[in-house]
Amino acid sequence: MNTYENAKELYAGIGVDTEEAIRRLSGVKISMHCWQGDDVNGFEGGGALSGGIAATGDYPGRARNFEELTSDLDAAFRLIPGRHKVNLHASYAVTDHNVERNALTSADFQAWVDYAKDRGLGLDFNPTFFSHPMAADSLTLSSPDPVKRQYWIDHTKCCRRIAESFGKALGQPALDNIWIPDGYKEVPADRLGPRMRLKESLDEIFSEKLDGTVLYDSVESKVFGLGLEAYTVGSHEFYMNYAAKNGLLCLLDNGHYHPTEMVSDKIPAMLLFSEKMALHVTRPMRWDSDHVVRFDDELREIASEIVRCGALDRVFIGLDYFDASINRVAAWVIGMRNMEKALLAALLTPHARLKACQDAADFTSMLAMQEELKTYPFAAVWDEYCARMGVPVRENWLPEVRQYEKDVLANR
Ligand code: RNT
Ligand code: ZN
Repeated sequence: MNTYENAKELYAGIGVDTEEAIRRLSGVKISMHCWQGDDVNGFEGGGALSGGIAATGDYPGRARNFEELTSDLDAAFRLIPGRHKVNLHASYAVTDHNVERNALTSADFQAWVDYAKDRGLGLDFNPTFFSHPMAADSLTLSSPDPVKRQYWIDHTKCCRRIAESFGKALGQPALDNIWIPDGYKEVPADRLGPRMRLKESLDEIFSEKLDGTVLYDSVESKVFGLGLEAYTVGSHEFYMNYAAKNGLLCLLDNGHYHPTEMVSDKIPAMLLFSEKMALHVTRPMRWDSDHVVRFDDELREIASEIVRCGALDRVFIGLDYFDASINRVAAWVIGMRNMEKALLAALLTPHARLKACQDAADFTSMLAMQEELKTYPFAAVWDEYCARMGVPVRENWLPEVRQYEKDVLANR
């Protein structure tokens, strides 16, 4: 008997159907963030990354334009099982002239739509409120300057229309996520004012009704940013309330909370009150450092909550990290494969059984089983999944990245 058949039998013994797990996993789309490929530079040729976020490292071979970035995305997707989505930022418009961010249209992203269509990928979108002269003070939708505030309102409106056009063109919904850096380094004298202005900006933005069957809008909160340590306008409470009142999705980034606060625990609470929600899966180390996603306990817990809440079709899963210290294609592959591994592990868990232990106050069996499950032959199912999906099994993807590095990245 081969290792997969053996694993299948062992899992069947605890009421888990590995074939069903594989089938369900193959239908999950993860939004792969384009910005890992170029350290969040974008195509505008502007200055340094701003907005309180940072990519550190100077690994050679960063993508510098649409051709290079899509070539790198292709290289990564060849090694990642499944058909996914690409998550774009507005700063990745493909134009031969510099279009102001408050004047962007779907035409500026036609190249991306063609790219996605050609490969059967979906697209998600994000307005870009950083690395721009109008956001030099890290104040955008909450700016006290009416000219700047209007500029960013107009930008956000453009982006919603662009995301809607993605959804229509690709026949699958696009998520448009709003994250703004707005905040203050020093303890502010007025916490209410900026939040009032942000609320007014959002009200104006969402007064435009677009096609809710192809466009989903989310808002992403944060606790603090670099140089913005004292106060964040778009806090968790602000957006959770705003989203609930206005029928928007909350996007939870697991780097955006206090270190012992777990996004996994928030998922079921959010799902009780919203039909859909969104995630930025990342790995914060001591702060929102955006390290490459590892197959660690919290990732597994996040995946478990999505699966045991029966919410694979209610949660938009996107990755959000940017590590410039290692091969960027490998960074994508590692994070995407880990997200899928975590979902597979969750799909291979006898949740009903464990829940029954909990409800019967049999915490002994619950703990014993949870721990024994860790050494079940999960790897054999993962390998089988990769093989069936036509991507390299185990670490065999790495030589392909090395070859690509030699042939392509090294020549940049
Ligand atoms: C920043 C947010 C935001 C960005 C991307 C580039 O802390 O997480 O989502 O990382 O939009
Ligand atoms: Zn994020």
